[in-house]
Amino acid sequence: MTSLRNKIVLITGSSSGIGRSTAIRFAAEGANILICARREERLESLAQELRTTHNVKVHTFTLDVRDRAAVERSIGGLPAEWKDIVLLVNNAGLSRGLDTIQEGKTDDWDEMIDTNVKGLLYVTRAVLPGMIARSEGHIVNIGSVAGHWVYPKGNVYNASKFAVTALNEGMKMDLLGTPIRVTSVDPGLIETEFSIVRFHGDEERAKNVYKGMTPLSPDDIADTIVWAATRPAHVNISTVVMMPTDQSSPTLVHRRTTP
Ligand code: NDP
Ligand code: 8X3
Repeated sequence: MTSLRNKIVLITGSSSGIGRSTAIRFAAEGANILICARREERLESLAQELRTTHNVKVHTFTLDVRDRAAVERSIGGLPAEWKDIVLLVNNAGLSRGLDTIQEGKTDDWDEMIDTNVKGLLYVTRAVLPGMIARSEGHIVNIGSVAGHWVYPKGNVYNASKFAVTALNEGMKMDLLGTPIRVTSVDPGLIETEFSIVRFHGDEERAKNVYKGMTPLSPDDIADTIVWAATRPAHVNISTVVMMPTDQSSPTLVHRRTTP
């Protein structure tokens, strides 16, 4: 088993949902946690919770992963005791809108591609050389079932998550011959703030996404990430596709009530 005790774990998008749960789970494993996102207050309150509950070190910094210069500055400028990142969870991401291509909002497209694809690349580029130099590291990319199956009106979000699937595979190839591991965790429906963000704050519409079915929880995903990260060093979990029992593809969901 690989132990993360006293190791440094960086989780992007840790102010909510999967990222927040993952920070809590790794703190419970005794890891020291680097958390970042755009909402500073949330990071500070999570940091406090991790320190008091798990007695680990936590360092927070605000970061918009779309801002390449800020990514380089923040990660390059980490205090010396926080530089040796052993596990990077590329989690920051979002969907905006559910529209046909012909009606799609180009600002939504930019935001998804800039965050889910370019942001993931910028952070990876800033962290990976250090892992290679130290011969120790693991990158976990949060993809989606949307990166395996296209669904109607998913278009650009699907494309961004298909890109994550491709990048995950490409990273593993490029890192062959190094001890660095690469994993993608690709879930279906999870109840987080994801749908509220997708529908630009329409909470009623967001609630309907999970109506009459039992979605995954962010803790389910965090458990899987911890499991992948704690396999023995010679084991690389490539891809985990996981869905609620009530879901068998992005478009096939069993509901006990009609939404
Ligand atoms: P949440 O909306 O709950 O969390 C998203 C996180 O990403 C927040 O912490 C947010 O922080 C952060 N984030 C968004 N944009 C940026 C940015 N530009 N820079 C830095 N951080 C950013 O959703 P989830 O936890 O569900 O989403 C996490 C990941 O899981 C995403 O990649 C998503 O695509 C993926 N996913 C989600 C599924 C679901 O059904 N929920 C299913 C499959 C995959 P802040 O706003 O403070 O910056
Ligand atoms: C989120 C899951 O099905 O809404 O990636 O695309 S889905």
